[in-house]
Parts: sequence; structure tokens; C-alpha cells
Amino acid sequence: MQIIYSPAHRRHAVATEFDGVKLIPAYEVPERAEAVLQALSDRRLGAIRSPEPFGLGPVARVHDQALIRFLETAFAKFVKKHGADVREAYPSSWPARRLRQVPGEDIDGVMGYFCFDTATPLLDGTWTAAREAVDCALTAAQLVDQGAAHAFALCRPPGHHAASDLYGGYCFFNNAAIAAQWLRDRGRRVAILDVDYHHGNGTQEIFYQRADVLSVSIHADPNWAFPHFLGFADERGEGAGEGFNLNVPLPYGTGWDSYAQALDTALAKVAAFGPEVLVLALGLDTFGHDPISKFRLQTEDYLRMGETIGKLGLPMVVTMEGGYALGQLGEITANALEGLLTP
Ligand code: SP5
Ligand code: ZN
Repeated sequence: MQIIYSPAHRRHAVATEFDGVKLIPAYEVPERAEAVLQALSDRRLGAIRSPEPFGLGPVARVHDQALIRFLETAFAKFVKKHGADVREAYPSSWPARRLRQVPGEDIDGVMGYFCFDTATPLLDGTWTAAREAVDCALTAAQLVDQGAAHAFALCRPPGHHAASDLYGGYCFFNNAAIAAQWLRDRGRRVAILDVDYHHGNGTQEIFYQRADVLSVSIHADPNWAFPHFLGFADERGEGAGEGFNLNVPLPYGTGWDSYAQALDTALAKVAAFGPEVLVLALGLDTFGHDPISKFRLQTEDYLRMGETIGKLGLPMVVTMEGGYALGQLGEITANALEGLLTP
């Protein structure tokens, strides 16, 4: 399987220390992608290639022009207001309940309008890194459109929390949704399966009113896990999209046995939809030793996860999403992909 990787991801690197003092831990770090790249190359899972540039056209099919323009210009505006020594731009105020949903003109208002958490800073290189991640996903989609059975986009930053006009959860552009829409625009019937530990709120929102793209997510129950406000089982799609969204929230401490049952449920829904291509949003933060998660999958379980999904027998565009156990991230990602490739 071809692996699409760009070193531009390194331009998005949050500070982990200041004046020699360690800051609160960062999880979505460049070492993640490097660890995965190393493991995939050691295990000879496929040729590694660079993405092709697709421009912003495919991004605008999924995201609002206002979010795109914001992400391109926000860091410079933030620095202009808050000082040239600022390295990371965070929101400080949000249009919460009973406040009006109006971005206004001040960068702090606009940032709170587009961003939904405090863990997704904009840096000088974020725009470039996020665009290259999209190009990785689109290059993978193009390979599959041209007949490849599988392609893996080693996207960083990840994407599945980014909605049409919102970013957060370490995500800026929704790489998987953009790839899915690009395939739709070439007439392909597409389903998305999201196995990241966290609910793919962005992907759900983007396709919620549509019957032409099925969106299925298996994740930690939002009653006690991020993103907290979306991902419940009763969210089934709306209008024409009713019945084309499936959420499978799982309990704290979920291990392989119950995960495997949820996967069967999810895969039955995918199979019934009859897609020509599956976009697999592959998050590896369901791992038992993940530092921010509460499931208990083990190293070998990813082989079985991959095999189970591979049995669908569909062409697959795989996008890298979360996964923060740096020491084992490469191995479990390689296991999942090797499982997929198992005949
Ligand atoms: C792509 C993806 O996986 N995004 C996840 C974003 C999760 N953000 C909130 C996580 C809360 C982390 N709490 C840290 C506690 C560590 N002891
Ligand atoms: Zn996640």
C-alpha cells in the first residue's frame, strides 16, 4: 500500500518547554508522525511518497470560505494584536449559550467563533502543515480512484474534529471528509468509518443532512469523553440524511471483546450501504496505554481490527487521526495496516 507523507507536518509543533521549564504536556506532536513513518518503513508496508498539490478547491467543497480565510490569516493577526513574541494563538472567549453567534472583527472574537477548545493552537506553520495534510489525504484518494486497493495518508495535523466552520481537537481541516467529498465528486459511492477513540464530530456535522455519504463512528461515550457535546447514539442524521449517520459510543475501559462487537455493528451498517470506497479515519488512541484515553485495546488487537475491516473487501483511503502513545504508536499503526492488507 502506498504511504503518503509530507515533512511539512513538522511546521506545526507546539512548545513543550519555556526557558528550560517543561510546560503542560503536549500530545499532538511531530514525533507522532515520525514514529509512524519509521515503523511503516521498518515493516516494509509500502512505498513512501510525497503528496501532490490539489489547491484549496477540494477544501472549499467541505469547509466554509470564512474558516479557510481565517486559518490562513489568523496567526498573523493574533501576533499583530498580542505581540511579536507570541508563538501560539489560542482563543480566550466563546459565543456560549445566550450570546450571539457573531464573529465580529477583533481576532479574539473571531478565534473564539471558529475554535471550540483550548488545545488547538495556531502557530506560524500551522496553515502550511494543515494544507499538506489535506494533500496527503487527497493524494491517497486519487490513488484509490485510479485503482489502488489501499492508500494510507499519514496526515498530521489530524482532521476528524474539524467541521465546516469549526476547528478544534487538534484538527484544522477535515482530511477524511475532504477525501470523501473529492471521491463523491468523481461519482464514487463513499462510506466513512471512524475508529478514533474520540467521536468524529466534524465529519458527522459535514455529512449530517446527506444520504449520499454514510458516516459511522465508534468512540468513547461523550457522556464522559471529549468532544463531550456530540457523538451520542441517538444522532442518526437529519432530513435526507436521516439513517445515514451511526454513532456507536462505548463505555469507559472498553477492551477488544466489546470493541469487536461494536466493529461488527459498524461494518454491517457500512456493508448495507454498499459503498465503492471506504474512507477509514484511523485513530490509534483506543490503545490501552494511550495517555489521554480510557479504552484498553492491546498491540495485537490492531491486527484483528485491520483484518476485520479488511474483510469488507473494499478499496480504502486511510487517514491518520489521533493516537498519542509515542512509544507504541508506530507498532500499532503498522499492525492495523498489516491487518487491512491480510487477504
Ligand atoms: C484527533 C484527536 O484524537 N483529538 C483529540 C483531542 C482531545 N482533546 C482533549 C483531551 C483531553 C486530554 N486530557 C489530558 C489528560 C491527561 N492526563
Ligand atoms: Zn482521538
